[in-house]
Amino acid sequence: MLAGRGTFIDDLAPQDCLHLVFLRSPRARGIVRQLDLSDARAAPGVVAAFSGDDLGALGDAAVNPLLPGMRIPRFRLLATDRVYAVGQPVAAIVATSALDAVHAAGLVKLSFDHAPEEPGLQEEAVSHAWSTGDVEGLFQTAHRIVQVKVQHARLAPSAIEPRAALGTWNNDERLLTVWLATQTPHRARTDLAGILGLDAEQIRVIAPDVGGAFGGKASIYPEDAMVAWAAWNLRRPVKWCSTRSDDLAAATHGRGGTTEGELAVNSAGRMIALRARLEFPLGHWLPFSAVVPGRNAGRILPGPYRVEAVDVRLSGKLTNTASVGIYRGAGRPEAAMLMERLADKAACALDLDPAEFRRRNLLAPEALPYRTPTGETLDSGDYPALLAKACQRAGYDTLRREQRARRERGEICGVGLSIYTEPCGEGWESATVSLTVDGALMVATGSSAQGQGRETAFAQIAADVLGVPPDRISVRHGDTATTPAGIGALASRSTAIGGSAVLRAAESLRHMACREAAGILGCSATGLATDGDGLTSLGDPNRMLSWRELAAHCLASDRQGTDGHALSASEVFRASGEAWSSGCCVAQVSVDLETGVPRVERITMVDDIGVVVNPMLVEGQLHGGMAQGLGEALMEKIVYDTDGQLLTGSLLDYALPRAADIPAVVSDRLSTPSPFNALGAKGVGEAGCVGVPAAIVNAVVDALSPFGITQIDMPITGETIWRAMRSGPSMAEE
Ligand code: SMO
Repeated sequence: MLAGRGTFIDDLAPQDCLHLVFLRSPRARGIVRQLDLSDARAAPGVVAAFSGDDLGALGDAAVNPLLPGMRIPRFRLLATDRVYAVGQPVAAIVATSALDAVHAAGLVKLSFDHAPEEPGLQEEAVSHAWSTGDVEGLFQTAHRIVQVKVQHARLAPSAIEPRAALGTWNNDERLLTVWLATQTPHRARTDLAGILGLDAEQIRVIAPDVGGAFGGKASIYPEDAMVAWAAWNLRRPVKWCSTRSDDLAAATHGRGGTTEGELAVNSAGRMIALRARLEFPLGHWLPFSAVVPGRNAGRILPGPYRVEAVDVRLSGKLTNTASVGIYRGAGRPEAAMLMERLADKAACALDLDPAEFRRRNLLAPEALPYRTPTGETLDSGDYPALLAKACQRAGYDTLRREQRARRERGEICGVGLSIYTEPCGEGWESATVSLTVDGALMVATGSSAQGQGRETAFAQIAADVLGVPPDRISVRHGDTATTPAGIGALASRSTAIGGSAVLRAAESLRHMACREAAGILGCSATGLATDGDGLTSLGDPNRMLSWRELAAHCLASDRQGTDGHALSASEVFRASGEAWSSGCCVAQVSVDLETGVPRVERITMVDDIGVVVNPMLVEGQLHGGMAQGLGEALMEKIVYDTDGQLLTGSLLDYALPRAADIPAVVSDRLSTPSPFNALGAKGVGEAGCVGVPAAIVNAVVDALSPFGITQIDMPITGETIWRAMRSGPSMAEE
């Protein structure tokens, strides 16, 4: 329900708050000849204007060193002598109103050297290889070899709320408070401390209501740090709210990779070896999870299939563009796309139905836990059952029969399958569950929330343990001063890992509460039941203590827990391995013969996300992910021209799916609990967008197969299809 009662950063208005606006680079590369801020500084309302040279020496933000040998460029709040991308912040103007700051930014004199063409960034910053088995030898003996090349469009994460930050410096407390639209408040605090040269204790980061993120708010940005620096240096509140256009230019993008794969199959229709080349653009600076998309794409291969020999190579190069980071799926859709396109091509080469070819090659459930040829461990799953259930729910055999009949009537229609595996939920997360002094129950999580309904799910988990109704439990998150240190919300980890921490902390609190109550009531701790009213002796229902009485007792006996609560239990949960979600998706599409416009008639998704905590939230996540997967397949593309100018600078040029674009959806579950976390949960936040693009692309290629078309790049617009239908058989053939 849209009630207008949220508090986002733009809703915060501290007294005498200043507004910061960035002047951004109009060029993708160049040497700065002149940057003159004097007119801007003299403009009405302007309090200060900063260039990169005004900031002095600053530290770097952390980049997750997930792969060896990464080369990490400096983290610059503002450009200094060179610019590296359109949209890069060059100057920061601080004024008493945002409008004055915008006006003053227009008075900055910025010019560039007419130097001989700058070569631009092209350095390889990331490279890695995963290699197992005699790939070359197996390719020599192959019955058939198929290949595909997929160009993934760059995508903009496009949360409803653009990025925003507000900094305030409290001189008495020597405390810098930064409100930040972020997925990772604790990491933001560490990063800000490192960049500004402050102690972490001097910084408090608060993520108030955050209007979506999708990976785009997982890392600290130069703009965030600039706002914090300005508030700290000016000793005044400073706020910055990005615009949609600024975010399209300078927030992190997702996808954008080029993947090439070759699959060798034997005469029994079994996959025997895989080669893959993955090239991922990185942009001009590296956010914390810069290598995650490429690394995920590589390590996930060969997905749910048994392929014993693989040779996968990843290369990530710096580019004169916005930085590329994680975006819902983060390498998982790319891995699924490569395998599922290869599977369809192989099925075609063998003259097998795509479902039958997959059936022959999926890992059997008895094989799990399974050590993959890229060194990962698949925890649990039943891929053949997923395929069977999705085919049954979609009426796959009927669809194939109907397709033949429709084709005879002159219709262009296709059916596409995809099966995905998705790593999600590893590492640690924290939670504290407390009985407050007035008898209320509270969860504080190191994870965070951006509109997923996390408060509801976490309250449910604690409520289940404590035997109380979920609405009796309040959930705190997103404030480094009032929550235990944690990682945050990303990589579909929050319920599996953060929820497991809540579960364990709630169990500890229940244990503590029972022990205290047992002493008071004179019974054994194990002989107590807990519910919304309090704790009751199982043997004698008259022996009863309300939560409030227990809290009062703890306070009186001076036994209170941390943070001034009556009782508190804190837990850090560490997963013993990674959870792997999986799923199967069937897409039905038709194409208008005259215009080429594709229509997704129906999507059937069966997902294995382990143990489900809240079915309604799960359904919402899957539908939202599906919509973004559909946007990826059919509509979305960030476009730079050959000079690095951004051609998709607003939502007039960058197409997002709207309600009318969303097809009928059949969504079902098949659960195999993860053995690696306390809940048995797996990730669902990204699941919806991992398998959907591949199923849609496979369905479109299937629809267009009578035209000899065997490959089509995303986004598959009406124009793409219209041109493909008219140019005939695909050029790139095996
Ligand atoms: S793309 Mo997610 O926030 O790991």
